[in-house]
Amino acid sequence: MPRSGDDPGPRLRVFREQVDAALAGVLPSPPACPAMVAEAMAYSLNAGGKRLRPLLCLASAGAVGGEPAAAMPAACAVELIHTYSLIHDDLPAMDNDTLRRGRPTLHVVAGTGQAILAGDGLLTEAFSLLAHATDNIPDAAARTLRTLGVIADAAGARGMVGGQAIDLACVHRDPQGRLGAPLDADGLRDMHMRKTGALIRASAVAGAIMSGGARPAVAAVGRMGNEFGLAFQIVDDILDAEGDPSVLGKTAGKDAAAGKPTYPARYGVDSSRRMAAECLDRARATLDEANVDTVDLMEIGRWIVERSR
Ligand code: GRG
Repeated sequence: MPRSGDDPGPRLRVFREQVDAALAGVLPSPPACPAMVAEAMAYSLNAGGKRLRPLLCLASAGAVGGEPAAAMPAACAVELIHTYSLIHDDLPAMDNDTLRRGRPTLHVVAGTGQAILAGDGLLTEAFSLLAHATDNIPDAAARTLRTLGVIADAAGARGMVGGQAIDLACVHRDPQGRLGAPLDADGLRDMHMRKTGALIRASAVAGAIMSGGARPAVAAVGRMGNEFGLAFQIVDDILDAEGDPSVLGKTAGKDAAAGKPTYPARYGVDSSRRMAAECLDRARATLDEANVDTVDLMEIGRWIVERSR
């Protein structure tokens, strides 16, 4: 029977179970932290996300010949950062959304202040988790430090924060109600690569570094991560334009309503789908060239473009 677009396949489902088990143990709880922030962080982290970034991290670790388990701290860290970004993105001051992962958004249930703090807590916890991953494993220190740098660059102003800033600027209206200058094609790609692509790329690179991948293999995984990141956001744009909110677990049609620049708006849905598929072709070529195992990674690529949520 053909596999559904939302099924990452049996090998990756095993990784997902391992990630969920690891994530269940990473957040602080009372008395280490107040119950309200612990509950708020757990509410969003355990809301049924796809775990795409941690799976990519573990699969990349295996694909470069390393041990996926060595990458588990990084896999958890990227999911904490991703969850923080969704909480903050949904805030009234940003995308102002009330539905995420099929549930009311955190600021709706806990208030805006607690939601900001839960996001801050998740972001900080990600780096704490990585820093402590070297405890008692002296050999892991250099790899972990390199990984910390890769993830920090992707999450911060060079990456996701910068992309979100561009995204907000695109829909900001001046006091006369006028939008700023529209993005050109390069500007649109740049926003997508930063906002979504950077953390996806970093997830893959982090896995390859943590498991001891050789530099050429790590570089190839980084190039693949760029392609996967762009493909992911192109498909996200298409799902926002065409997706079913009851399947997506979030509001659809918001991009067009806000006048956001997107791939379907610029190129149309069919061309956008073709461009996402071309990203996968380039990703496979770069992995093949570097002799990186493509089985799990290209399964993730397929999932990225065929998903319905
Ligand atoms: C607030 C600094 C800051 C950044 C926010 C990632 C982001 C930047 C905003 C999220 C808005 C959004 C819907 C972007 C599209 C791509 C994206 C990250 C979708 C959600 O990721 P999935 O589909 O979510 O992997 P799940 O819930 O499955 O983990």
